[in-house]
Amino acid sequence: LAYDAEKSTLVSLCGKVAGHADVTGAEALERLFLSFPQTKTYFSHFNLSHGSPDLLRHGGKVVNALINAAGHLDDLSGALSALSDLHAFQLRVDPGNFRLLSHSIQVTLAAHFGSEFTPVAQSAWDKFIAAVSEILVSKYR
Ligand code: ZNH
Repeated sequence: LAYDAEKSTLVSLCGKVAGHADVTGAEALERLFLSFPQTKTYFSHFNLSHGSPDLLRHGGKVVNALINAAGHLDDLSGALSALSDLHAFQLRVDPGNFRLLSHSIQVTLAAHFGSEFTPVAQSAWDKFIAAVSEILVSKYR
């Protein structure tokens, strides 16, 4: 992230999302699956209906992983090492899908935080999730 302002807005918004990781993540996933139905293929074993326990559980995992990573901006690769192995060697998610999830997360944040999700905040999240995604796909062969 380029500016201190971006880092602080990212970390501050993470603090506000922390108590609602599951509902935030579930909404981002619901937006992902509705807008980009091809992404559902990875989750054929999930109940994808609105508010399902599967969506809440997985949404919580994804958002908490992002919050944890935001606490390790100086060592993102280290913080995401195990998750990177998982995505590269087991899940093998098409890298293009990471941008779609990033978009869905940003729309979710915009919907909930309104004017607080400023242009600087959005830019920070966009770069942050791009950096995380790059690490999660870095071990693909
Ligand atoms: Zn992923 C899983 C995160 C992207 C698909 N992931 C996962 C988990 C986490 C994550 C935390 C859990 C792990 C364990 O359990 O251990 N991801 C994440 C992040 C991101 C992602 C942070 C970005 C940023 N993924 C993604 C995408 C996709 C995916 C894009 C597609 C579309 N993942 C996935 C799957 C899984 C995961 C399929 C598994 C699920 C189950 O449970 O089965």
